[in-house]
Amino acid sequence: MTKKVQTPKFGPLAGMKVVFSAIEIAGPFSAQMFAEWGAEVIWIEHSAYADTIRVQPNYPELSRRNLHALSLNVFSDEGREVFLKLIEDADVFIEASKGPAFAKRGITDELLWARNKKLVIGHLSGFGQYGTAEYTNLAAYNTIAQAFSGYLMQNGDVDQPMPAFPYTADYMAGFAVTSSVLAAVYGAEKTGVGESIDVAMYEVMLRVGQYYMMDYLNGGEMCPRMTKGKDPLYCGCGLYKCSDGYIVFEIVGGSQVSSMFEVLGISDLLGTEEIPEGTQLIARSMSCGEILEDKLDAFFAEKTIEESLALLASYKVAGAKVLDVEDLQSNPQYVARDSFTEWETMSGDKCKGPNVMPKFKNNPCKVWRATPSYGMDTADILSDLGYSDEEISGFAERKIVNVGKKA
Ligand code: CCQ
Repeated sequence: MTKKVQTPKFGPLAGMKVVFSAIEIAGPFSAQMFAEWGAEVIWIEHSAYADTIRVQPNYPELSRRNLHALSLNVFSDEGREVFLKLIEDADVFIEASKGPAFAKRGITDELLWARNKKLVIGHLSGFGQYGTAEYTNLAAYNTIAQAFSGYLMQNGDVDQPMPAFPYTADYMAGFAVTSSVLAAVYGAEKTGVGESIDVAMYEVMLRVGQYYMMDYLNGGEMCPRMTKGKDPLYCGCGLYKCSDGYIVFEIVGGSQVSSMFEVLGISDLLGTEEIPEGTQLIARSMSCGEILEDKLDAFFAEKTIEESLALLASYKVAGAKVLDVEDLQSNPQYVARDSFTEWETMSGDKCKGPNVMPKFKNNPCKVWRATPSYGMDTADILSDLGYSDEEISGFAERKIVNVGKKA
């Protein structure tokens, strides 16, 4: 019998089935990558209330495209059986909750593997599936993961720590789930045995904030936060003000350092014992650090962005204008690569947002479906699992599922 839930065949993950239960940004961002790379992805929302993302404007149209929407009470007796049937032929199940929420309610990894030995399970939580009672079951959002990981304390300006926005920890956690799940799928394909992955958001952010803490952990000092957008460790790296706006650049590499010293008229500072010819990075602690920074500030303050970028490019110094969103849309690189795209929402409106990323040459990806409305695919998904119309209506009456309207 033809399945009612149809996903077109495209992308590197064509034929893969992913089921996920998660709200907001982090878990769904991971699941959406699978959907944009061609997997069939089923998004489970609670049957009593929708994902909190749905009350937010615009973003849901981007973040839930290519998905199929099922609304199901997973933890009811009947709902659990529906859920277990759903994962029987799935490759991946991803869930994001306050610690081991599924296991606490009896949906253990072992129960899932009893139904599907090869299943790869991705658990995402703020603090992990195990640890101390004090932390493991706590709720977590972006800022909590940034604060608990030491990442937040390192960000912001020298005078005040600040979380990195918008919602950086959520996206980093999503990437960690996707990459670790795909690693486990590779293993499961080879061995026939699934995997359970414990992604704690704070541990993801611990790795994202790892650079400076290595000095502290290994007998050095903790690096201070930035001053005015400049790298706290290295000169000539960070934000600089031109006569008509901001640019960034990074003077890294022997030829780049010597060229820029020449341009600034301070070549005599090179070739010393402290800063020999061929020095690749100028640390702030070097004696020439302050002179270099003052020279750079003064030099670029008198140049336009265009002049500055042309000069930097001529010396192979990496640099860029600090673009605003209006700039992005008309930027020729964005246009040439279709970095933005448009699609039609379920209500027939046009929506614009970032395109699928990255670009797969042999298996191109696409946006093939708008964000489904709440419970929109419930009836089709249950029908494909073998439930009759009467059974589905019964589930709906008992509030095990919510059967949304088709667009
Ligand atoms: O941080 C993020 C976005 C933010 C942006 N913004 C500022 C705009 C909000 O930056 S995204 C990252 C979110 N965090 C995580 O993914 C980490 C792991 N998850 C959590 O810590 C919690 O899930 C979270 C996100 C804090 C939400 O907690 P919540 O408000 O308690 O909602 P819930 O997890 O969806 O679940 C509510 C209850 C749970 O039962 P319990 O309260 O008894 O523990 C849950 O188990 C249950 O409902 N439940 C279901 C169900 N889905 C959830 C289902 N389908 N069927 C039956 N029960």
